[in-house]
Amino acid sequence: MRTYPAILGGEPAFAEQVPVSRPTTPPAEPLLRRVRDVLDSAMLTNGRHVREFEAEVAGFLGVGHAVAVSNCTVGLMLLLRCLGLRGSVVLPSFTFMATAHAVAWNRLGIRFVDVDAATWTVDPDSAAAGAVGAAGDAVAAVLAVHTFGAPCAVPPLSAVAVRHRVPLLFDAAHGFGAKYPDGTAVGTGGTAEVFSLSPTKQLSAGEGGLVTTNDGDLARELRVAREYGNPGDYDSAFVGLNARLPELSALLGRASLAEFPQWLERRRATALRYRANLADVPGVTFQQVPEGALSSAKDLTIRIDESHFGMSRDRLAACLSAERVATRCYFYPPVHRQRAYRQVTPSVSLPETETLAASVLTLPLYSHLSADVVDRICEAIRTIQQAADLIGESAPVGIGAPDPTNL
Ligand code: T4K
Repeated sequence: MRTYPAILGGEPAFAEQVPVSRPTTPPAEPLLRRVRDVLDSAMLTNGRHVREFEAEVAGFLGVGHAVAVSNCTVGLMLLLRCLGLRGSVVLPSFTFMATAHAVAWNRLGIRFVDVDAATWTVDPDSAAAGAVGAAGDAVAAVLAVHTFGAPCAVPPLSAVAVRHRVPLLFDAAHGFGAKYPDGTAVGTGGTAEVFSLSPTKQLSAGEGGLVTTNDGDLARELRVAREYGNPGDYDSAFVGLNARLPELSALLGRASLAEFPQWLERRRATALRYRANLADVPGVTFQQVPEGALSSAKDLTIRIDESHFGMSRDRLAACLSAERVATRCYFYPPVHRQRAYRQVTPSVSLPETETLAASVLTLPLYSHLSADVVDRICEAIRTIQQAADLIGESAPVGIGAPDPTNL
């Protein structure tokens, strides 16, 4: 049992840095053979692997259509574009900047709303209030986020969308593998959902995204949109983008999908291990997943109550860095406080978002993270908490710029 934290000169918990995330990759050999086939075929984009990946994803999720794109950000951009929205979009500020960027790129208005204190996803009451804008500024859509993989509360959000006759959309960047309380997969909700396949996600294609929907017309439009808006006759129907997923990425996505169920199981078990290990540490709490729902466990994020833990989230992050444990302050600063958005909604009041963003810390989590490493990280947190008085002000803090060593 370690009793002296590294920040006070003790031996660091790890000899080498534990990264906050690592992609789990499929067995290399069969994949490399397929890579050779793709190279031989000379079809590097718009080929059969993208089509087969889309069909496999749609089958896995039980959704009508999956449209592969180059990343989740452009997936969201194209989705908003294809829906032909006008007015303002209701969305959380407690999210990654990309959610808001997709709205801003479409020149739609932004109405940031607050999150629920327990689930950390959009608070339906705040969404309802946010959907009632000033005269002349119609609400265009509700865009909720399955934060850290925990599914949003769909029925009350759906009620807001129905009341205003606007689509309910989900930024499901973190949500692949999550389940709604009725057992259906995240990816089947609302008008459409958009996943990310970037390397920090539980299913990765290197980079990539997937828009899923049961609306066949929308899926068709999205396929044109990702191809410059060119329906095939070189007479562009609207202003699209090149948002194609390359064949090699689709190959990686397909091979990863085949392994995904076991990866997901391990990831969930690792998240549960963290929760069990840290359950009795004063001042540490976790995100609540709605009753009956299943998180994808994309991230393991803890909330630090400084008055019980004995130090702030920032100081804990500095102490863990000394132990060679990388962390991230997802999501700090919240989007409405970021330079690109401060002028957009200067007077917005989001008390829960402010408190949450200042107190959450994302710990290392990936599918092949060993139980032993999790136990040692938890032990390091416990040791730090017990030495909180001793550590006092001696731990340096500073979370403005990312620390390049904190990988
Ligand atoms: N909506 C939400 C809610 C999102 O969170 C995101 C993205 C999006 C939309 C947009 O999705 P995409 O357009 O990206 O598909 C990361 C990711 O870059 C970003 O995708 C993610 N969310 C965001 C929350 O986090 P960073 O800058 O914090 O991650 P980075 O690159 O420092 O990597 C973190 C760890 O992963 C490090 O330990 C290194 C390791 N890593 C990273 C990469 C890129 C690897 O082991 N291999 C790799 O290839 O942003």
